[in-house]
Amino acid sequence: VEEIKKELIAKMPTKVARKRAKSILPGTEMGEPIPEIQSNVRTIPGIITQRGCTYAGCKGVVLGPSRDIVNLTHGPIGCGFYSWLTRRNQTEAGPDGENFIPYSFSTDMTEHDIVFGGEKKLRAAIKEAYDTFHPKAISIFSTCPVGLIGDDIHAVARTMQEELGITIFANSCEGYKGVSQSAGHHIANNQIMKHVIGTDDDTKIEGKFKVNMLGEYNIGGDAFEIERILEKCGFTLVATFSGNSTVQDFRVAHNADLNTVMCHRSLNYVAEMMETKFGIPWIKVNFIGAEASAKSLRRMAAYFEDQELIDRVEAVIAEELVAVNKVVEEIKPRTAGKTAMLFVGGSRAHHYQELFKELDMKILGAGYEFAHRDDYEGRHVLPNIKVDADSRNIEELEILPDPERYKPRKTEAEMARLNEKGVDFKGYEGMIEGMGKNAMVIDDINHYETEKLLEIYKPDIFCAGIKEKFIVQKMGIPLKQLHNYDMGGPYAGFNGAINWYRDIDRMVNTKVWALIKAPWQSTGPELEATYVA
Ligand code: CFM
Ligand code: HCA
Repeated sequence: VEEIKKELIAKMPTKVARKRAKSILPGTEMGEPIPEIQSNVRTIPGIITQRGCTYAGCKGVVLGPSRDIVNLTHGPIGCGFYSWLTRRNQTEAGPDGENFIPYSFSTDMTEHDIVFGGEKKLRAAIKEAYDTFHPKAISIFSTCPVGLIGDDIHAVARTMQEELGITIFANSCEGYKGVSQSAGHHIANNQIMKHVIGTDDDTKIEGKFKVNMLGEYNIGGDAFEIERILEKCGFTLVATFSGNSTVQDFRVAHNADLNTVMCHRSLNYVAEMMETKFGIPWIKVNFIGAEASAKSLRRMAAYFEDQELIDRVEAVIAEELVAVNKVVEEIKPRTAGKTAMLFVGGSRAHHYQELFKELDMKILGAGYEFAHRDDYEGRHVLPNIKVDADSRNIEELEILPDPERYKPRKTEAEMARLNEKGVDFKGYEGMIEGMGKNAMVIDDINHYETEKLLEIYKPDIFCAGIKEKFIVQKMGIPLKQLHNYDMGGPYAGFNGAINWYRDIDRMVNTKVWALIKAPWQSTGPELEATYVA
């Protein structure tokens, strides 16, 4: 790994190489000390990163998947257009038929608004959306120019909320506000905490084992499969943040007795704030991978300490694994020993390693685009993370126990006892541990490094996003999009695992990539020439 790392940075200017070196390191064996990785810092200007912007993280990622909030982009039309349905988060319209996901709401800011201010246009857009759809809530998202000209979107939200009598809140998530989409997650977490979560105390939520699912966005129908499994086990899912969700789900989410966290990076803030404010503990779960799903269900059942639930969960796991094992045994002989690399987002580059391992495939390297050190090294490093000016730029809400509604779900002693039984509260071990010292870990990988890695490792499959897809495939290597799953999915849960095994089998065993040659790689006479001085 050290040799390859040298090769990766060899052609970079000294200062750039020195900085990139801190974001590239080998994985570790289980139990070994984990070295510090540089992450959540600015991308070096001029480098082609795969990251997105703060607006993308706030509007596109966290709030976008909620179906009955009108998510209104205040900005030039491109921002709304490029965040329109590209993430493949699915939903089903509820009994009221409301589903705004297919729409793209934008104020369509132009030069005129930049010069004279855009608040008037924003007010008009809110009014128009209200008159047309009568939504329960409207959420406003600012884009880069809004921050530059200083439109007060929060004041507009307040006055329009008074005028229209529905929930209206705003997110100052200008694209440049943070170093990546990660800042946008934090901003969205803050605003849903302030304006939506726990705003309905009148609706009673029935159910013995009430849970929320945090950081699950129903890409390719993942949340549908998780909902199916939870229901079969006997859990009551109060709210998912935010796949297949409604604003009403968020309002009553404080009724849950356990918060489960799928994507730690994007929703850990709400998990922490809900624990402080309402006394709801949280655990990390992972429904990517059949084994991981089973483990997560067992932990959730253990938390409730109810024998009937524990037995039912075991029965569901046993039943579901029959089909899973049948497919895995059929496919494994064809995938065993094949190699994969995953560079994506802030959680999937870790979660999807489980599914590859179930196929007996080897991970040569992995990395996140925008995760923080805790997602790599584990949450125990949190107290040691330096807070730089870029992170300080994002508001840190001061949350206190709610005077009326704070109700610790477990006593300290119960929590400690459960902890010993493997219910690891607030625990996330991160990606690096157990990846093995022969694997590369790279944060915010850039285009140049990606090409280099492909030349050196020639993996059987590369997992990333749309920006990488066709470049990688032109190099003769199949690319699986781990953001939108290409046209596939769900990949979560047990049925999802089966879908994954079949898709990956097809991708790593097809001969098509070895058959294609670019015209200049073939020896056709028309393109062959020798330079003669
Ligand atoms: Fe969490 Fe996500 Fe991801 Fe993410 Fe994203 Fe995404 Fe992703 Mo694309 S919330 S960190 S900001 S799991 S949109 S659903 S696929 S980069 S790995
Ligand atoms: C985002 C969204 C994205 C982009 C995917 C990609 C997604 O970061 O704004 O680069 O292919 O999942 O849609 O992560």
